[in-house]
Amino acid sequence: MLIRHAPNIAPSEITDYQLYLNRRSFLIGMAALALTPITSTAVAAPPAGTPLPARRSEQFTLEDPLTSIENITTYNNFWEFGPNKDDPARLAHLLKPRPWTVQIDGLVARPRRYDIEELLRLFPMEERVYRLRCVEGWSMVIPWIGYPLASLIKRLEPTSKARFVEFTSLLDSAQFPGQRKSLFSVSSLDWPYVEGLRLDEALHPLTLLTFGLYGQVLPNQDGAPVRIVVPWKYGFKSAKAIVRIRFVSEQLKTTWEKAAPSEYGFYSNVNPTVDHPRWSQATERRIGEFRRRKTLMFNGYAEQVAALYAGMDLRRNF
Ligand SMILES: Nc1nc2c(c(=O)[nH]1)N[C@H]1C(S)=C(S)[C@@H](COP(=O)(O)O)O[C@H]1N2
Ligand SMILES: [Mo]
Repeated sequence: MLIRHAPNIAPSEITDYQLYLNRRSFLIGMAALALTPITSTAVAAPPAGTPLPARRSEQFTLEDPLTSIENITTYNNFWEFGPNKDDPARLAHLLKPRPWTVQIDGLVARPRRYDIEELLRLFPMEERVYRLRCVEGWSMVIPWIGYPLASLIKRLEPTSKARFVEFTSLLDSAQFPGQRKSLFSVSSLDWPYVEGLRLDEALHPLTLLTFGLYGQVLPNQDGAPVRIVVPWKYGFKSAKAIVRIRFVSEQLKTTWEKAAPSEYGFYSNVNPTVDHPRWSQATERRIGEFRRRKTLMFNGYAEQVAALYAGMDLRRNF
């Protein structure tokens, strides 16, 4: 499944994909510029669409046609902006992805706060094409840009007691209207948004600390300035707009588990054989297509990740 990069482009995608390729050649020229040192006062957010140079991964790619950037940036789940698919695109301008820091703490030898500019430059950026499958039954194919979370974790040196990693998204109702308390809205989620992985999942080479997509910095609605992407799990595990990464010894309660424990478990691996209590997970609709596809075990990444769950009952550990 992860072979050469030979995208199989649907006619409807051609314009988008060609624009993207043209932009890529521009990016290569921009790579030199990106190395220009930044000054400490440079805290303005990069404008939407700012190129983010990256080397295309040969290993982590797919033959599936890419979902259009239009769909990737207008059909989103980002409950901090609101519950509807178009709320994030409509309200994304309210999020200020600079200045931004990510606090790293808990059971690590080197706890510290990283400025986003430093975090961006710690390791070389890679472009990887991954499927993202939402628990709601739709999926996309996205060329993400980032580096393995494992690279960062190894540098931080978790202690032997660290067994889980907690990700916390920004809490700020000025930037996130969905976090405002309203008499009229049923309280949506318990803020801030918290997600978690087992340490071995966080260290898996597929788990990507993500700063961009389609050759550019992350659009705000997709989780600027930094998010996680865990492609074999339902989309909600991939927390956006991360401000804290904490290493802990016990399995934590995630936002979705708190909201509906019988529907959203800690693991949330994509699994066509274990239905959501209210709907089947056997098929999915690729955004931009009409037919439904069969959902693949671990979202198509079984070869790489099944060993993480050897001996576990995935019906109980959903
Ligand atoms: N902070 C935060 N992260 C989040 C969410 C959210 O509401 N808040 N939604 C999740 C869900 S349900 C999905 S499917 C993916 C969607 O990512 P995308 O909009 O970039 O496709 O983001 C996930 N990360
Ligand atoms: Mo989702």
